[in-house]
Amino acid sequence: MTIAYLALGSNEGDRRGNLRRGIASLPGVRRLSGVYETAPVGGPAQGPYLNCVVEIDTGLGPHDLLAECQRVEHEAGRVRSVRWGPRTLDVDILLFDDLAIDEPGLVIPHPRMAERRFVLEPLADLAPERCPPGWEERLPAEGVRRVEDL
Ligand code: GSY
Repeated sequence: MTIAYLALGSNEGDRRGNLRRGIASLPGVRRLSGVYETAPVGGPAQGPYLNCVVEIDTGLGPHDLLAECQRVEHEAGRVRSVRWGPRTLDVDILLFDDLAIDEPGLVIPHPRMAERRFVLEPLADLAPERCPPGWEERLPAEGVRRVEDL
C-alpha cells in the first residue's frame, strides 16, 4: 500500500458540498486537513476557493489513481473549459510515497506545490515533514485563512 496526498479545491457552486462529496468518493481516505478559504491564484478573475488536502492509503498505481481523481472531478460536474478557470472540483496528486514521475499528463511530486500556500498550508496539517523547508516564511500568508472543518 502507498500513502499519497491529494489536494482538493472548489470555487464554483456548493464549494463545501463539492469537497465533501469528492472526499466521500475517493478511495482509501485516512485523514483530512483543515479547510482553507483562499484567494484565487492565476487564471481569469474568479471567486475564492475552498482548499484542503487528504491522505489516502491505496493499492492503486499512480496512473490508476490519476484516473480516479479525474472520475471524481467529472462526477462533481467539472467541465474543462477555461485553463486555470473556476471549477466545481479539482483533485490533484501531490505526493505518492517517495515516487518521482515526469510524464505528459502526470508529474509527481506536483510541479507547483512548493509555490502554493493554498496547498502547503493544508498539507502541513497532515504531513509537515513533506513540505519544503522555509515555506512559511517564503510564501505570503495573505489570502489564506482556515475556516470550519468538513
Ligand atoms: O490548481 C488548483 C486549482 N486552482 C486553485 C486553487 O485550488 N486554489 C486557489 N487559491 N487558486 C487556484 N488557482 C487554481 S488554477
